[in-house]
Amino acid sequence: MSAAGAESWASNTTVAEAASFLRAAKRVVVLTHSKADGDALGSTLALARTLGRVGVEATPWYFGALPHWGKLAIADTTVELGAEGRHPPNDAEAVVVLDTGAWEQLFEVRAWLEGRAEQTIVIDHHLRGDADVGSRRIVETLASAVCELVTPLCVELLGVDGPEHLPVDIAEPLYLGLATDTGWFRYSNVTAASMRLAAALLDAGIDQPKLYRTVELCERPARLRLMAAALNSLELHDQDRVAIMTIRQSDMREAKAAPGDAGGFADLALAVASVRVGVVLFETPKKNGQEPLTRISMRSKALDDDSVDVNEVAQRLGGGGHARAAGARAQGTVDEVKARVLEALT
Ligand SMILES: [Mn+2]
Repeated sequence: MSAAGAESWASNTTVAEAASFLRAAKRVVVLTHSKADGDALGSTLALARTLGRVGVEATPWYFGALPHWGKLAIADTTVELGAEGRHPPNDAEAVVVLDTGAWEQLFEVRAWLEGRAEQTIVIDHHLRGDADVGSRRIVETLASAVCELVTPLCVELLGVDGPEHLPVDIAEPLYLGLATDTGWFRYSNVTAASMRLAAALLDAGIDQPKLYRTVELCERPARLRLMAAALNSLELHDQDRVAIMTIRQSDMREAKAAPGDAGGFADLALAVASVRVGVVLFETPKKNGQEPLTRISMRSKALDDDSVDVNEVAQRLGGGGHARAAGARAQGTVDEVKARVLEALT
Protein backbone atom coordinates (compact mmCIF):
# COMPACT_ATOMS: atom_id res chain seq x y z
CA MET A 1 0.00 0.00 0.00
CA SER A 2 1.16 3.51 -0.61
CA ALA A 3 0.47 6.96 0.79
CA ALA A 4 -3.13 8.01 0.39
CA GLY A 5 -3.98 11.15 -1.47
CA ALA A 6 -7.05 13.22 -0.70
CA GLU A 7 -9.16 10.86 -2.83
CA SER A 8 -8.25 7.68 -0.95
CA TRP A 9 -8.07 9.15 2.57
CA ALA A 10 -11.63 8.17 3.36
CA SER A 11 -13.58 5.73 5.52
CA ASN A 12 -13.50 2.08 4.53
CA THR A 13 -15.31 0.71 7.58
CA THR A 14 -18.25 1.50 9.83
CA VAL A 15 -18.58 2.33 13.51
CA ALA A 16 -20.43 -0.97 14.07
CA GLU A 17 -17.67 -3.01 12.42
CA ALA A 18 -14.95 -1.10 14.32
CA ALA A 19 -16.82 -1.74 17.59
CA SER A 20 -17.10 -5.49 17.01
CA PHE A 21 -13.44 -5.71 15.96
CA LEU A 22 -12.37 -3.97 19.20
CA ARG A 23 -14.80 -5.94 21.39
CA ALA A 24 -13.18 -9.16 20.18
CA ALA A 25 -9.68 -8.04 21.22
CA LYS A 26 -8.25 -8.72 24.66
CA ARG A 27 -5.53 -6.08 24.68
CA VAL A 28 -5.79 -2.86 22.72
CA VAL A 29 -3.10 -0.20 22.33
CA VAL A 30 -4.47 3.30 21.73
CA LEU A 31 -2.12 5.71 19.95
CA THR A 32 -2.31 9.30 18.82
CA HIS A 33 0.00 11.89 17.29
CA SER A 34 3.21 12.97 18.99
CA LYS A 35 2.68 15.74 21.57
CA ALA A 36 -0.94 14.95 22.31
CA ASP A 37 -3.29 17.94 22.43
CA GLY A 38 -6.79 18.18 23.90
CA ASP A 39 -8.43 16.24 21.07
CA ALA A 40 -5.73 13.56 21.13
CA LEU A 41 -5.89 13.15 24.92
CA GLY A 42 -9.67 13.40 25.02
CA SER A 43 -10.32 10.84 22.27
CA THR A 44 -7.76 8.31 23.55
CA LEU A 45 -8.98 8.58 27.17
CA ALA A 46 -12.66 8.35 26.19
CA LEU A 47 -12.06 5.26 24.06
CA ALA A 48 -9.78 3.54 26.61
CA ARG A 49 -12.32 4.15 29.41
CA THR A 50 -15.14 2.88 27.18
CA LEU A 51 -13.26 -0.29 26.26
CA GLY A 52 -12.36 -0.83 29.92
CA ARG A 53 -16.06 -0.76 30.80
CA VAL A 54 -16.82 -3.49 28.27
CA GLY A 55 -14.01 -5.72 29.52
CA VAL A 56 -11.32 -4.91 26.96
CA GLU A 57 -7.95 -3.86 28.37
CA ALA A 58 -7.04 -0.70 26.45
CA THR A 59 -4.01 1.42 27.21
CA PRO A 60 -3.18 4.78 25.64
CA TRP A 61 0.50 5.26 24.82
CA TYR A 62 1.67 8.87 24.49
CA PHE A 63 4.86 10.02 22.79
CA GLY A 64 6.35 13.50 23.18
CA ALA A 65 5.40 16.18 25.69
CA LEU A 66 1.88 16.33 27.12
CA PRO A 67 0.08 19.57 27.97
CA HIS A 68 0.71 20.63 31.58
CA TRP A 69 -2.93 19.79 32.46
CA GLY A 70 -2.51 16.33 30.93
CA LYS A 71 -2.25 14.62 34.34
CA LEU A 72 -5.57 16.12 35.44
CA ALA A 73 -7.25 14.88 32.25
CA ILE A 74 -5.71 11.41 32.62
CA ALA A 75 -6.74 11.19 36.31
CA ASP A 76 -6.63 7.53 37.40
CA THR A 77 -6.75 6.02 33.90
CA THR A 78 -3.75 3.77 33.20
CA VAL A 79 -1.62 5.27 30.43
CA GLU A 80 1.95 4.74 29.30
CA LEU A 81 4.52 7.31 28.25
CA GLY A 82 6.53 5.99 25.34
CA ALA A 83 10.03 7.01 24.35
CA GLU A 84 12.84 5.83 22.15
CA GLY A 85 13.27 2.16 23.04
CA ARG A 86 10.08 2.15 25.12
CA HIS A 87 7.20 1.05 22.95
CA PRO A 88 3.88 -0.82 23.44
CA PRO A 89 3.89 -4.58 24.13
CA ASN A 90 4.19 -6.87 21.13
CA ASP A 91 1.20 -8.99 22.13
CA ALA A 92 -1.36 -6.22 21.50
CA GLU A 93 -4.24 -7.72 19.50
CA ALA A 94 -5.57 -4.46 18.16
CA VAL A 95 -4.28 -0.92 17.72
CA VAL A 96 -6.35 2.25 17.40
CA VAL A 97 -4.68 5.39 16.04
CA LEU A 98 -6.66 8.55 16.80
CA ASP A 99 -6.41 12.12 15.48
CA THR A 100 -3.76 11.32 12.89
CA GLY A 101 -3.03 8.76 10.21
CA ALA A 102 0.28 10.17 9.09
CA TRP A 103 3.65 8.49 9.73
CA GLU A 104 5.16 11.94 10.15
CA GLN A 105 3.12 12.44 13.34
CA LEU A 106 3.79 8.89 14.56
CA PHE A 107 7.55 8.93 14.10
CA GLU A 108 8.44 7.83 17.64
CA VAL A 109 6.26 4.72 17.45
CA ARG A 110 6.66 4.04 13.73
CA ALA A 111 9.16 1.18 14.12
CA TRP A 112 6.71 -0.66 16.40
CA LEU A 113 3.56 0.19 14.42
CA GLU A 114 4.88 -0.68 10.97
CA GLY A 115 3.75 -4.11 9.86
CA ARG A 116 0.66 -4.05 12.13
CA ALA A 117 -1.75 -2.52 9.60
CA GLU A 118 -4.02 -5.59 9.65
CA GLN A 119 -4.67 -5.09 13.39
CA THR A 120 -4.92 -1.30 13.22
CA ILE A 121 -7.91 1.06 12.97
CA VAL A 122 -7.28 4.72 12.18
CA ILE A 123 -9.89 7.31 13.17
CA ASP A 124 -9.03 10.76 11.89
CA HIS A 125 -10.37 14.12 10.75
CA HIS A 126 -7.28 15.42 8.95
CA LEU A 127 -7.20 15.96 5.20
CA ARG A 128 -4.52 13.40 4.47
CA GLY A 129 -2.87 10.37 5.90
CA ASP A 130 -0.85 7.29 5.00
CA ALA A 131 -2.95 4.33 3.89
CA ASP A 132 -0.47 1.77 5.22
CA VAL A 133 -0.82 2.87 8.87
CA GLY A 134 -4.04 0.90 9.32
CA SER A 135 -6.18 -1.37 7.16
CA ARG A 136 -9.41 -0.02 8.71
CA ARG A 137 -10.22 3.67 8.56
CA ILE A 138 -12.92 6.02 9.76
CA VAL A 139 -12.13 9.42 8.25
CA GLU A 140 -14.38 12.47 8.25
CA THR A 141 -12.56 15.66 7.35
CA LEU A 142 -15.58 17.84 8.14
CA ALA A 143 -15.61 16.68 11.78
CA SER A 144 -14.39 19.54 13.96
CA ALA A 145 -12.58 17.12 16.29
CA VAL A 146 -11.76 13.43 16.22
CA CYS A 147 -13.81 13.24 19.42
CA GLU A 148 -16.85 13.82 17.18
CA LEU A 149 -15.98 10.54 15.41
CA VAL A 150 -15.05 8.63 18.57
CA THR A 151 -18.34 9.55 20.28
CA PRO A 152 -20.53 7.21 18.14
CA LEU A 153 -17.99 4.42 18.72
CA CYS A 154 -18.25 4.90 22.51
CA VAL A 155 -22.06 5.01 22.22
CA GLU A 156 -22.05 1.81 20.15
CA LEU A 157 -19.64 -0.05 22.44
CA LEU A 158 -21.60 0.87 25.58
CA GLY A 159 -24.98 0.31 23.95
CA VAL A 160 -26.44 3.58 25.26
CA ASP A 161 -29.12 5.62 23.50
CA GLY A 162 -26.93 8.61 22.63
CA PRO A 163 -24.04 10.76 23.84
CA GLU A 164 -26.23 12.36 26.52
CA HIS A 165 -26.32 8.93 28.20
CA LEU A 166 -22.54 8.43 28.30
CA PRO A 167 -20.91 8.16 31.74
CA VAL A 168 -19.52 11.53 32.75
CA ASP A 169 -15.89 10.30 32.83
CA ILE A 170 -16.26 9.48 29.12
CA ALA A 171 -18.36 12.52 28.17
CA GLU A 172 -15.80 14.85 29.73
CA PRO A 173 -12.75 13.89 27.62
CA LEU A 174 -14.96 13.91 24.50
CA TYR A 175 -16.04 17.48 25.31
CA LEU A 176 -12.39 18.36 26.01
CA GLY A 177 -11.41 17.37 22.46
CA LEU A 178 -14.39 19.10 20.89
CA ALA A 179 -13.82 22.32 22.84
CA THR A 180 -10.06 22.54 22.34
CA ASP A 181 -10.05 21.69 18.60
CA THR A 182 -12.67 24.40 17.98
CA GLY A 183 -10.94 27.00 20.18
CA TRP A 184 -13.88 26.71 22.57
CA PHE A 185 -16.33 26.93 19.68
CA ARG A 186 -14.79 29.99 17.96
CA TYR A 187 -13.05 28.51 14.90
CA SER A 188 -14.52 28.10 11.43
CA ASN A 189 -14.61 24.29 11.86
CA VAL A 190 -17.59 24.61 14.23
CA THR A 191 -20.69 23.02 12.73
CA ALA A 192 -24.25 22.45 13.87
CA ALA A 193 -23.18 18.85 14.57
CA SER A 194 -20.38 19.97 16.90
CA MET A 195 -22.80 22.25 18.80
CA ARG A 196 -25.39 19.44 19.07
CA LEU A 197 -22.72 17.10 20.39
CA ALA A 198 -21.56 19.73 22.89
CA ALA A 199 -25.15 20.09 24.10
CA ALA A 200 -25.53 16.32 24.49
CA LEU A 201 -22.27 16.07 26.45
CA LEU A 202 -23.41 18.91 28.72
CA ASP A 203 -26.61 16.90 29.26
CA ALA A 204 -24.41 13.95 30.23
CA GLY A 205 -23.35 16.06 33.21
CA ILE A 206 -19.93 17.45 32.43
CA ASP A 207 -18.72 20.48 34.38
CA GLN A 208 -17.78 22.93 31.59
CA PRO A 209 -16.52 25.83 33.79
CA LYS A 210 -14.27 23.40 35.67
CA LEU A 211 -12.93 21.94 32.43
CA TYR A 212 -12.27 25.45 31.04
CA ARG A 213 -10.46 26.41 34.24
CA THR A 214 -8.38 23.22 34.16
CA VAL A 215 -7.29 23.64 30.55
CA GLU A 216 -7.26 27.38 29.82
CA LEU A 217 -6.85 29.15 33.17
CA CYS A 218 -4.05 27.11 34.68
CA GLU A 219 -0.97 28.28 32.82
CA ARG A 220 2.40 28.26 34.51
CA PRO A 221 4.10 31.69 34.76
CA ALA A 222 6.75 30.35 32.35
CA ARG A 223 4.09 30.11 29.64
CA LEU A 224 3.43 33.86 29.83
CA ARG A 225 7.16 34.63 29.79
CA LEU A 226 7.49 32.46 26.69
CA MET A 227 4.48 34.17 25.10
CA ALA A 228 6.17 37.53 25.73
CA ALA A 229 9.32 36.26 23.99
CA ALA A 230 7.26 34.97 21.07
CA LEU A 231 5.40 38.29 20.70
CA ASN A 232 8.70 40.17 20.96
CA SER A 233 10.00 38.18 17.99
CA LEU A 234 6.98 39.07 15.82
CA GLU A 235 7.82 39.94 12.22
CA LEU A 236 5.30 41.01 9.61
CA HIS A 237 5.87 40.13 5.95
CA ASP A 238 4.04 40.34 2.64
CA GLN A 239 2.35 43.69 3.34
CA ASP A 240 1.61 42.68 6.94
CA ARG A 241 -0.36 39.65 5.80
CA VAL A 242 2.05 37.04 7.18
CA ALA A 243 3.06 37.14 10.85
CA ILE A 244 6.02 35.04 11.96
CA MET A 245 7.07 34.43 15.54
CA THR A 246 10.16 32.51 16.59
CA ILE A 247 10.85 30.55 19.74
CA ARG A 248 14.47 29.56 20.25
CA GLN A 249 15.94 27.26 22.87
CA SER A 250 17.49 30.34 24.49
CA ASP A 251 13.93 31.73 24.98
CA MET A 252 12.91 28.41 26.53
CA ARG A 253 15.80 28.59 29.00
CA GLU A 254 15.24 32.25 29.90
CA ALA A 255 11.52 31.67 30.46
CA LYS A 256 12.28 28.45 32.40
CA ALA A 257 9.75 26.86 30.06
CA ALA A 258 9.02 23.18 29.49
CA PRO A 259 8.35 21.83 25.96
CA GLY A 260 4.59 21.79 26.67
CA ASP A 261 4.60 25.56 27.28
CA ALA A 262 5.34 26.42 23.64
CA GLY A 263 2.14 25.44 21.81
CA GLY A 264 -0.76 27.50 20.52
CA PHE A 265 0.92 30.85 19.87
CA ALA A 266 0.23 30.90 16.13
CA ASP A 267 -3.29 32.15 16.90
CA LEU A 268 -2.13 35.30 18.64
CA ALA A 269 -1.11 37.26 15.56
CA LEU A 270 -4.43 36.58 13.80
CA ALA A 271 -5.92 39.28 16.05
CA VAL A 272 -4.25 41.86 13.76
CA ALA A 273 -6.64 42.96 10.97
CA SER A 274 -4.16 42.67 8.11
CA VAL A 275 -2.76 39.28 9.15
CA ARG A 276 -4.03 36.25 7.23
CA VAL A 277 -1.53 33.67 8.42
CA GLY A 278 0.18 33.31 11.79
CA VAL A 279 3.34 31.19 11.87
CA VAL A 280 5.39 30.02 14.83
CA LEU A 281 8.84 28.58 14.23
CA PHE A 282 10.13 26.50 17.13
CA GLU A 283 13.80 25.58 17.37
CA THR A 284 13.86 21.99 18.67
CA PRO A 285 16.55 20.97 21.18
CA LYS A 286 19.81 20.03 19.47
CA LYS A 287 20.63 16.36 19.28
CA ASN A 288 24.25 15.25 18.94
CA GLY A 289 25.30 14.75 15.37
CA GLN A 290 21.86 15.51 13.93
CA GLU A 291 20.77 18.23 11.57
CA PRO A 292 18.93 21.12 13.25
CA LEU A 293 15.16 20.63 13.15
CA THR A 294 12.54 23.38 13.21
CA ARG A 295 8.90 22.85 14.05
CA ILE A 296 6.43 24.96 12.06
CA SER A 297 2.90 25.76 13.29
CA MET A 298 0.53 27.72 11.08
CA ARG A 299 -2.93 29.16 11.55
CA SER A 300 -4.92 31.03 8.94
CA LYS A 301 -7.87 33.33 9.28
CA ALA A 302 -11.25 32.25 7.92
CA LEU A 303 -12.04 34.96 5.37
CA ASP A 304 -15.05 35.30 3.07
CA ASP A 305 -12.70 34.75 0.15
CA ASP A 306 -8.99 34.17 -0.15
CA SER A 307 -8.33 32.24 3.06
CA VAL A 308 -4.85 30.74 2.98
CA ASP A 309 -4.87 26.92 2.85
CA VAL A 310 -2.13 26.21 5.39
CA ASN A 311 -2.56 22.44 4.96
CA GLU A 312 -1.43 22.84 1.38
CA VAL A 313 1.52 25.00 2.46
CA ALA A 314 2.44 22.53 5.23
CA GLN A 315 2.39 19.66 2.76
CA ARG A 316 4.91 21.43 0.57
CA LEU A 317 7.11 21.63 3.70
CA GLY A 318 6.67 17.94 4.47
CA GLY A 319 3.79 18.20 6.97
CA GLY A 320 0.02 18.59 6.90
CA GLY A 321 -3.08 19.22 8.95
CA HIS A 322 -6.23 21.22 8.28
CA ALA A 323 -6.97 24.12 5.95
CA ARG A 324 -6.97 26.60 8.86
CA ALA A 325 -4.40 24.89 11.15
CA ALA A 326 -1.42 22.85 10.06
CA GLY A 327 2.20 22.15 10.83
CA ALA A 328 5.40 20.50 9.76
CA ARG A 329 8.85 19.60 11.02
CA ALA A 330 11.56 20.76 8.70
CA GLN A 331 15.31 20.16 8.58
CA GLY A 332 17.29 23.35 8.97
CA THR A 333 17.86 26.21 11.37
CA VAL A 334 15.04 28.57 12.27
CA ASP A 335 16.37 31.16 9.82
CA GLU A 336 16.70 28.68 6.96
CA VAL A 337 13.21 27.35 7.57
CA LYS A 338 11.79 30.87 7.86
CA ALA A 339 13.02 31.66 4.35
CA ARG A 340 11.37 28.49 3.01
CA VAL A 341 8.09 29.19 4.81
CA LEU A 342 7.99 32.74 3.47
CA GLU A 343 8.68 31.49 -0.03
CA ALA A 344 5.86 28.95 0.27
CA LEU A 345 3.45 31.58 1.61
CA THR A 346 4.13 34.51 -0.70
MN1 LIG B 1 -7.99 16.84 16.26
